[in-house]
Amino acid sequence: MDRSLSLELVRVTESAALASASYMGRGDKEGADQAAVDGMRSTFAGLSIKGTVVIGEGELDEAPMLYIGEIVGCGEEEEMEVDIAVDPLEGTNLIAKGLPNAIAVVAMAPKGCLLHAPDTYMEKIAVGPKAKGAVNIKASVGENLKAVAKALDKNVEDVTVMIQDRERHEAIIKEVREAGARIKLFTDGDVAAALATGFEETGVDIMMGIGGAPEGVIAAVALKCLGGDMQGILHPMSEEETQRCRELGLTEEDVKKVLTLEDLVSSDDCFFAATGITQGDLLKGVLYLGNNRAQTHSVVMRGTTGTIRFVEAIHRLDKNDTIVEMM
Ligand code: VTB
Ligand code: MG
Ligand code: MG
Repeated sequence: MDRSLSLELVRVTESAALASASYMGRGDKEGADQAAVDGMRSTFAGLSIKGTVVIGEGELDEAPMLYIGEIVGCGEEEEMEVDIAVDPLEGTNLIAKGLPNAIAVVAMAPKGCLLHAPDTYMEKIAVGPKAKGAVNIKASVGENLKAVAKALDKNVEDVTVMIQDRERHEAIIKEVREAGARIKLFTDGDVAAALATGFEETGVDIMMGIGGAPEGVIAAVALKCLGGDMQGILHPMSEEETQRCRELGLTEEDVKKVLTLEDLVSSDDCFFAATGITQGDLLKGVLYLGNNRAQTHSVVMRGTTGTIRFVEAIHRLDKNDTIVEMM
């Protein structure tokens, strides 16, 4: 894939972030989500790709835009075919309440290289580059913490784990506490949590727990680009969800097995972009500077070269066609 696409992709997440940021704290997660979807989709239209949404807002009958199977971009040639995974507003509750770590996110890979994850749960464990190869989702929490501490040359007491604050995580929270490691509980947004493990300055070393499977694939692309590591196990919650896995081409074995980073994203030639909406561990949120200007903070990465770029942009809200239309 053309390397200049990475800068194109940032525009896509910037648009989604700018469109939804004004909803902060309004308690309207549907409105914020719709704005993010509209913003993202309108910018996709100008991209020179022929993208198929494989992870999106839902099935066609439940999501009119950025649904699974939708073709995005203005590319028409076969060489431009790529698979796209999106979450225009990852953390709708976060924006509704003005809590940290709401992001707009996009991942891209060559056709057929992203796991077609259904809308179900996935158990996940994610770490940054230094701890690559040190985690095993089947091992105990204590064993993983020890191995990660060793890889990072830290004491277990100095390891920080991000875990989503849910009842289903009671047992792992207990085990992390017994092992003596530190915990940052978060209410929503495990893509941002997984992303944070890739950057030492966030102070986050591991993300573990059960969250959305689509979010798992998106996070995996980030970790692939970063040189980090991730494993997942799908957790369909009903016969219907298991059936959906089958329809997406997953075998019984795929549903049970440990999905490695390679299983989640099978090519190095992938791209990841995220823009902060509310201020977060890695990314600042959208800042309104006054005088019709807004500032965004994004990260964009490319797997082939492993280049990581932080893009800080100042947008003239009165001059930008896409944004003006959205307002
Ligand atoms: C998960 C997580 C997401 O929503 O999908 C979560 O991966 C839903 O979990 O990051 P619950 O069913 O327990 O609410 C997010 O937190 C936000 O989309
Ligand atoms: Mg979403
Ligand atoms: Mg989400």
